[in-house]
Amino acid sequence: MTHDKGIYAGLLAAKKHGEKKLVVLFDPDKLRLKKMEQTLDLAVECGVDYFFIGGSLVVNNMLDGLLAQIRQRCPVPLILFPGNSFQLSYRADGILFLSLISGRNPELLIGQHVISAPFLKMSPLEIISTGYMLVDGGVQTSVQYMSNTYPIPAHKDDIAVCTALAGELLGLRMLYLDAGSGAKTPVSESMIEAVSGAVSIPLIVGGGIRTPEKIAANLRAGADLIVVGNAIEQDPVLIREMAAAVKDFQPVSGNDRGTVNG
Ligand code: 1GP
Repeated sequence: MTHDKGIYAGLLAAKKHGEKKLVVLFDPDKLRLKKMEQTLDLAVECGVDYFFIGGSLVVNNMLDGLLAQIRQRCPVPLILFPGNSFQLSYRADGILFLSLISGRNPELLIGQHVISAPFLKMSPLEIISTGYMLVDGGVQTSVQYMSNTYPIPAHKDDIAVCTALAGELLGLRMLYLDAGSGAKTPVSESMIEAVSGAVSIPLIVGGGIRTPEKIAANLRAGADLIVVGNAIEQDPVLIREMAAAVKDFQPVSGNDRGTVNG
């Protein structure tokens, strides 16, 4: 049985051609129906590439219902971004099988994976193993508290690089540099540049990203996928300028890196 299907193949091809992706994160605990419908419609209109679904808690037992609701209204691929092994559902298209490699909590490095492996092995989900790296975002985030781990200090690019290299050498297929939802300070361009220069697998960056300018700067630094949650949840119309910032980042022919036009 193989889980190597369309999503990851698409991400590898995009990386090869210097194409960047915009991801909108839905936290099932925070959704208000009216804003969600507006967000879904705008996401389709603006060409958002993926939805990540998940959160540190997910207290409302609405995961299946939420996935069905989104699926009914729009065709954007749904990727689970689970905070724990309870946040699983066959209704998504794929799952980030996250190992929290910035931390030293064995439960989040391997323990939860052992619990969820039989379910995932039988599931139709595309499983994408991902090294999750929590970076200090200037405020204690839910993920930091819930995971009981220390984040990588914001200015320790060298630690981030060594962690990313270890993740790639262990065979993880993507890396996620995350300052945590609602971070005061997003991951720095310097850390993104250092990590993206050291590894060849796709690099996801998120946490505290609120402006198209920061998106453009992260893409220039080498991020492949940008994740935005809070900012869009508060003002869904932001999707327009954020998607435009990603679209403006065109690949330069013959070069894997893109550039911001205009
Ligand atoms: C959190 O990277 C995501 O895991 C998104 O963060 O909600 O701050 O955009 P925000």
